[in-house]
Amino acid sequence: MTLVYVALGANLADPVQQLNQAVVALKKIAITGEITVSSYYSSTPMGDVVQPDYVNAVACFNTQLDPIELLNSLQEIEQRQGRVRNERWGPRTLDLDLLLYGLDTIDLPRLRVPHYGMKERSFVLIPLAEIAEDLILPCHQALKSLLTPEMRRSLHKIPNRN
Ligand code: A4P
Ligand code: MG
Repeated sequence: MTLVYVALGANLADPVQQLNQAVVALKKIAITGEITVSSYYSSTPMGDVVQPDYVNAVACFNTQLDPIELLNSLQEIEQRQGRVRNERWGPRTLDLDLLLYGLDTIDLPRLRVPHYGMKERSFVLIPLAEIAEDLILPCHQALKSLLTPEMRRSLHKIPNRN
């Protein structure tokens, strides 16, 4: 059994509802259905594509799935919620990124863990810190040491029900 962290992001088709639905789906792959979910945060889009603001969150749970099985499950959930892969960093109904799989470092063509962008992204680090304040990353860096005041200012919490 492994403790995993998954980033959730959506900016189309009622993003809060997309995250709520994804949380229900993630509970089904978590051992005993127990999952910890951060607050939902509104964040301005990273990258040059003009698109609506995102709703982001991070979830944490124990799973018996191996890393590729877990990635397959995450991609199935994305597909079920209408994800169409087109432009990189473009808008999406639901994006589920595997941030951490225990303390493992994974470098496969389909799966890199820790997620390559997580250390720079406020919309990942802030919700992650909310549910795992004292987390130490596989590279031995403390999560807290990556957080800046600018990051904290760039996101704001929103209600998770609409
Ligand atoms: N892949 C490799 N490692 C992983 C991993 N750790 N978790 C592969 C999930 N997938 C992983 O992903 C492309 C491929 O990455 C997958 O087929 C998988 O095998 P994708 O989700 O199809 O493509 P993508 O999401 O468009 O690309 P990318 O580079 O993953 O984009 P990001 O990094 O997810 O960024 N702005 C805000 N404010 N909030 C956001 O959430 N998200 C993005 C997307 C852009 N701007 C954003 C946000
Ligand atoms: Mg992705």
